[in-house]
Amino acid sequence: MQGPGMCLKLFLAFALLLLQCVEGGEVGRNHRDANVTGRCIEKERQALLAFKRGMVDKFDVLSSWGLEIQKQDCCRWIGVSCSNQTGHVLQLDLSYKVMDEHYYSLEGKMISPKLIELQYLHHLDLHGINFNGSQFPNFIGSLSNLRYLDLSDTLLGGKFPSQVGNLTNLQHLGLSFNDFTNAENLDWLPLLSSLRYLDLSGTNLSNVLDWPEAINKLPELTNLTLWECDLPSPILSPLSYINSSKSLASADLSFNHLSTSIFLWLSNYNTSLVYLDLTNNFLAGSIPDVLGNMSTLAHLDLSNNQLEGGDPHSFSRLCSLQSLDLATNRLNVSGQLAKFVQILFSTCAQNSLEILDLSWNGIAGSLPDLTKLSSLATLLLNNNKFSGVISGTHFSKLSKLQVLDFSWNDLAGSLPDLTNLSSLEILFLHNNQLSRAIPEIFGSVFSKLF
Ligand SMILES: *[C@@H]1O[C@H](CO)[C@@H](O)[C@H](O)[C@H]1NC(C)=O
Ligand SMILES: *[C@@H]1O[C@H](CO)[C@@H](O)[C@H](O)[C@H]1NC(C)=O
Ligand SMILES: *[C@@H]1O[C@H](CO)[C@@H](O)[C@H](O)[C@H]1NC(C)=O
Ligand SMILES: *[C@@H]1O[C@H](CO)[C@@H](O)[C@H](O)[C@H]1NC(C)=O
Ligand SMILES: *[C@@H]1O[C@H](CO)[C@@H](O)[C@H](O)[C@H]1NC(C)=O
Ligand SMILES: *[C@@H]1O[C@H](CO)[C@@H](O)[C@H](O)[C@H]1NC(C)=O
Ligand SMILES: *[C@@H]1O[C@H](CO)[C@@H](O)[C@H](O)[C@H]1NC(C)=O
Ligand SMILES: *[C@@H]1O[C@H](CO)[C@@H](O)[C@H](O)[C@H]1NC(C)=O
Ligand SMILES: *[C@@H]1O[C@H](CO)[C@@H](O)[C@H](O)[C@H]1NC(C)=O
Ligand SMILES: *[C@@H]1O[C@H](CO)[C@@H](O)[C@H](O)[C@H]1NC(C)=O
Ligand SMILES: CC(=O)N[C@H]1CO[C@H](CO)[C@@H](O)[C@@H]1O
Repeated sequence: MQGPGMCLKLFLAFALLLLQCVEGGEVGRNHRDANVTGRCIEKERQALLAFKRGMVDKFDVLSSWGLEIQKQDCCRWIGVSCSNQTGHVLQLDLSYKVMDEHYYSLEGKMISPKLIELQYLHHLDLHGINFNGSQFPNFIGSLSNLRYLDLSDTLLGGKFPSQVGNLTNLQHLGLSFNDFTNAENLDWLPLLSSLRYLDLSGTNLSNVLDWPEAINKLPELTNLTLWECDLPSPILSPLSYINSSKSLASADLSFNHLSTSIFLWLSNYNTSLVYLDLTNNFLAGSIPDVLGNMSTLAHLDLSNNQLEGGDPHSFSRLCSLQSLDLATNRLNVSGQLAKFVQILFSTCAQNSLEILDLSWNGIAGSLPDLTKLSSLATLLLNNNKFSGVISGTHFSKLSKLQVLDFSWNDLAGSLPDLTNLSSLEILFLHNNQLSRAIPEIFGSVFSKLF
């Protein structure tokens, strides 16, 4: 019968074709495999050379990048890494991290649009190269394989590049300190659902009232840096946070316009937050209770605000706290410092706290009892109004204390026996009313001073 015979023939022909294709592919790949270590892909080499032409390389940092026959393999050029399997350029890293040892001094006129040829690129780091106001290159939104993009401190200009929202594989995005115009919104941000690291410092976000919601929608985000962004304080609506992410470990929101409502937003992260920097904001009044539930917090910087203390219980559950900076606030106002310190130091933080800074607060009264802070290494109480004598009981057991600053207070009397402070390296006592010079008997300790 003709029908089935024809079918069989067709089938055989097709099978043969398939086989050839497979073999062909196989051979081709083997062939290329053997040679990719020796030579990069020509089209990508040309793209890199075009990129180099957009740079100002006064000190010949990119000397390994060239047309010469011995420089043919662009995979060996400084800052370039290729796939061992395919030879495609995967990584271009000209940040100071890589270039430092090569006398970093690269500048740029423009980021060449030819870079679009590097379609397999997943890591692009030009951190710190001065592009002197050159426009952010739009094509970067089309490098869809990018997982890591760092264009921080590049002085790129133009409109804020919201087209990075098209780079849906991004895990790391650094765009801090450029010359972009204000970001109008962060509507593009939730598209980056794999993002773990975000740094937009120095970008004016004063008009982006819903920035907290945009951040909440990033399920994998662990590191957030938004300092000097003119950030407005969150407007709290309980609904906004219902589906919030829970992953944030590190938040630097310093130098903004935040009020204490920020703490309520941050309580979304009360099981993940390890590092929190809110220095130089508009935090005023009491430290809210919610802070006390951030039991994973290890580093807390609230300096340069107008905080007046708070319910001492605010700190009662901070069992991992290692450093607490409350410098330059108004802890003198409420007059409950003694109670505050007492509670802080009678809770679990007493065993973990290594750095305590209460300087520049105008705090009056006698020195608090610090004996329980067994891990304390740095204690800064300078520029307050502490009065009375320094008693040995204030710190007789602080064997790990290395830095102690009591300067600019109203302390009187003589210095107690400090021989038990066996780790002490730096001691500031000046500008007090202390009656005697430092006794010689403590020579063993003071030989280490200054
Ligand atoms: C590629 O090969 C080099 C040298 O053999 C090796 O050091 C490097 O780790 C490999 N890279 C990848 C991504 O496998
Ligand atoms: C930066 O650009 C300005 C013009 O926008 C120009 O006058 C200046 O010379 C440039 N600086 C450098 C270092 O190229
Ligand atoms: C993504 O790219 C498309 C076309 O390339 C563009 O129209 C769109 O505006 C981009 N999206 C964002 C968020 O920039
Ligand atoms: C940020 O933008 C707002 C609104 O456009 C403006 O009032 C403010 O001065 C800007 N901040 C800085 C630091 O330029
Ligand atoms: C929270 O997420 C669920 C499931 O994705 C969705 O149905 C719900 O509408 C979301 N709620 C809010 C307030 O966004
Ligand atoms: C992210 O934050 C954590 C916790 O503070 C820190 O240990 C880590 O180094 C940060 N990662 C990056 C890439 O900055
Ligand atoms: C702190 O945590 C406790 C127990 O998990 C909870 O009952 C309390 O409501 C929390 N307080 C705040 C202010 O979130
Ligand atoms: C974390 O904060 C939420 C409110 O945002 C609260 O309901 C919860 O009890 C807190 N969890 C802990 C462990 O404190
Ligand atoms: C708190 O300290 C500030 C600055 O040292 C001072 O101006 C203020 O009068 C003090 N207030 C009280 C109540 O002691
Ligand atoms: C130093 O420590 C020892 C042992 O803990 C203690 O007996 C002694 O009183 C302490 N000396 C001073 C001056 O605090
Ligand atoms: C296996 C293979 O094709 N090797 C080739 C790699 O490239 C060199 C020239 O650069 C050829 O000589 C090899 O034959």
